[in-house]
Amino acid sequence: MPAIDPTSGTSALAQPAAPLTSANTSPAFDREKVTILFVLGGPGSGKGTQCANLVRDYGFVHLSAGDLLREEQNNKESKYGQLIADYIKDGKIVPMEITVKLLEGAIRSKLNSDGTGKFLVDGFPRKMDQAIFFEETVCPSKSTIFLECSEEVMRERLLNRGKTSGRSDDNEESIVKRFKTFVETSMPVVDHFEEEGRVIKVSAEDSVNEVYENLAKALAEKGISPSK
Ligand code: UP5
Ligand code: MG
Repeated sequence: MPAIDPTSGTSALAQPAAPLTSANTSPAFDREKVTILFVLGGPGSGKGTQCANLVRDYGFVHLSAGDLLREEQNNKESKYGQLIADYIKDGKIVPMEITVKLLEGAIRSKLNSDGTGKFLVDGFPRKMDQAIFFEETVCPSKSTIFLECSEEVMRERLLNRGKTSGRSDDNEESIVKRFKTFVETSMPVVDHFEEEGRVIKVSAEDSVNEVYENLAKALAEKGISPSK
């Protein structure tokens, strides 16, 4: 893998942001002003779908780490395009320096003029070191929404979506790899936040509307209510 220098080049990754080491640094954003909810769940559990509902009703800004990476992959000026494409097709986790820079830049660009903002960070953090690094250098999260779903249901949804999505990873071979990465690398992040009592867990097996009803109830229990 080439050495990563996210501060060079002409893509979004060239924006100045947090330093790349977490030692002796404070988060770039104030948790009193910026609310971050992580949204985790296996591939196809419905993260993007439920985030769209939350944007509509709760006034969150939705930032999908996967979407930001795919955008960067398609940016002809980015020197990470091929690297990102290879990692995504293989269901592997892109080096966090890239993803964290993209997320930080996106948060910065979507803040209100008074520096406040409410963000759903979808599909991130997928690895323990990413969770720690993001909370130390960007912003501590308020909670993590976890959409719990069986592989059987997720596989069916992804293969179905694959008929039209054009996503390089919506095929049987990549799906198997994505599931493996999720179980081995990303579930420990959910378990860690759960031990800290910071997880809002919702079953994601039922219809979109039923999942959303349960999610809204679980959020209400944590004092998070619709804005309109
Ligand atoms: N659908 C959704 N909910 C349904 C329901 N309740 N009932 C029936 N159908 C439902 O939904 C998937 C499909 O299911 C859709 O067709 C939807 O209509 C239907 P979606 O809402 O898109 O699910 P989501 O959980 O968002 O699935 P996604 O495929 O986006 O999850 P992944 O986590 O795999 O994908 P992501 O884009 O986050 O990441 C892709 C890759 O990017 C990773 O594998 C990795 O290589 C890389 N990546 C990183 O390296 N680092 C990161 O931080 C993030 C990503
Ligand atoms: Mg998604």
